[in-house]
Amino acid sequence: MRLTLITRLAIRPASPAAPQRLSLAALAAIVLFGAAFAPAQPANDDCQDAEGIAEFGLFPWSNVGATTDGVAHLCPTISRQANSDIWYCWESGFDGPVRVSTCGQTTLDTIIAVYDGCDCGSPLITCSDDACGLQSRATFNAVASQFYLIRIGSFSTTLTGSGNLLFESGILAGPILSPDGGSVYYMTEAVTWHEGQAHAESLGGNLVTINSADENEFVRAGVLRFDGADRRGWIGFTDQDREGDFQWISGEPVDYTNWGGGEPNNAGNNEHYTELLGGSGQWNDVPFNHATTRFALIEVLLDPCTAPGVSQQPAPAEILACDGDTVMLSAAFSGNPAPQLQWERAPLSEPESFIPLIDGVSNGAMISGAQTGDLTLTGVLPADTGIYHCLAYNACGNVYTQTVTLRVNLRGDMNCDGATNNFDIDPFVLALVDPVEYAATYPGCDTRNGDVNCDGDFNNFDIDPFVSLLVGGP
Ligand code: MAN
Ligand code: CA
Repeated sequence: MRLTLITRLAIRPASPAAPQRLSLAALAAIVLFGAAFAPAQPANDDCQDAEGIAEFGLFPWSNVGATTDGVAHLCPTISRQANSDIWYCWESGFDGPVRVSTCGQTTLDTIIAVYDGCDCGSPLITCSDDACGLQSRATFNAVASQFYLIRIGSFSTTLTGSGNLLFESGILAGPILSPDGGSVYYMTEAVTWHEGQAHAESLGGNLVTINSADENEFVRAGVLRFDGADRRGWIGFTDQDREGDFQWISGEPVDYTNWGGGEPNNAGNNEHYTELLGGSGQWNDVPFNHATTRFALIEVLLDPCTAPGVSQQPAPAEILACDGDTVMLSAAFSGNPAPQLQWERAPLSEPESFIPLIDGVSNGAMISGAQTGDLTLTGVLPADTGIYHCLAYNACGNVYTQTVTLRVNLRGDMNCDGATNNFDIDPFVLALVDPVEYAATYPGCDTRNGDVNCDGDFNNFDIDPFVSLLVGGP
C-alpha cells in the first residue's frame, strides 16, 4: 500500500505555477510523512511472497496494512472476498486430516482458504468463514512433505488485525484399538459425510462399519463420546447408490443394523447417509451436509497377523558338490508381518542338532545370506556336508522349510583320510579297475571322491586331473 502511494505521488505532475525547487521539497515531505504514518505492509502480503512455515503449531500473523491480491470469488460456499489477505506456504509433516484455524486466536472476523500447492493459482482445497464465532477453521487432508498455500483475510473490507494461526491434527480422538484388536477407530471433527469419508481414506480406512451390538456400543461410548460429550457421528452406511438399499462404504456385508424407530424414513427424499446418536446409539438417515454437527467416525482395519508359510522350498533335497563349488539354497515365505529368517545346519550324524548359520566363514565355506531367503555357500569343503533348512518366524508363529542334504566330496581323497596325497594313488587305481575290491578295502569310502573333474562320474577322464591335483598342476 505504501509503495503504491509513493509511486502515485512521485508521478503526479507538479503544479505549473509552483517553482520546481519547492515542489520537490513538498514531495519529499509528503513521502517522509507517509513513510512514518502509513501502516507497515506485511512481508507476506502478496501470494508470491508467501511465508514458509511447517508442521503443527501456532504462527503469529497480522494483516494490518495488507492489500488484497487473491481471487475475488474465494469459495463457492462463501460469497465474501478475503480482504487484506496475507499468505503462508505450509509444509505438512503429517498424513491425514489437518485443521488450520484462527479460532480463539484473534478477535478479527477472518476468512481462511487452503490451496493444493504453493504456486499462486494452485487449486483451492477448502475455505472457511465462520466456524467458531466469527473466526475460521478449515480442515483438509494433508500429505506429509507436501506444501499448501494458506490465505488469511478479513471478512470486512476495512478492518484488519492480528492473531495466531493454529495448525493441528484434525483427529479429535484416536487411534483407539477395538476390543478384538482387529481395527482402530478415530473421530475427526464435524464435517459432511463425504468429507468424513475423505478423512477416513487419508487415514487408510473408511467411515465405520458396525457389525454387532457390541461394536455399536463401543463406538458410541468409547469413540463418539470418548470425552463424555454428547455428539452425533457419521457411520459408513449409505443408500446413495440405490434408494432404500443401505450398504457399508467399506464393502463389508450388512449383518447388523440399529435403526431408531421409524428409520430410515428418507425424510424430504434426500436422506442417504447415516448418523449414530450419542445418546441412544441408534441410527438415523439424514442428508449428507449436516457438516457442523456430525463428527466423522472412522475405522481403519489392522492387517491380521498370520503365521509364516513356505511359498518356495529349497531344492533339490539332495545336493552333491565338489570341494570349491558354490552352493545356493533359496526359500521364500508368506506371513504378516514379513517373517524373519534363519538358515540352520545339522551334521549328517546328528540330524536333529541344527545350529543357526551366520554370515562369514564356517567349516570352510564363505556363507552369506544366512538370514535371508537366499543362502550362498562359496567354496564349500567336505566339512560343509550336512542337513540344511531355513526357519521363518514372526509374532504369530514359525515354520521350517524341507531339509536339503548337502554332501561335499574331497576330490582325490580315495582312502578317505581327509587329505589328498600320494597315499591316494593306489586306492584311486583300485577304484577304477575293481570297484568291488575298493569298496571292501575302504569301507564307507565313496568312489565319488574320484570324480576329480567334477563331471558327475568317476571314470578314466578323472586320471589326468587326479595327477594334476597331486603334482599341484592346473
Ligand atoms: C428429523 C430428521 C430425520 C428424522 C426425523 C425423525 O426430521 O432428523 O432424519 O427421521 O427427524 O423424527
Ligand atoms: Ca431419517
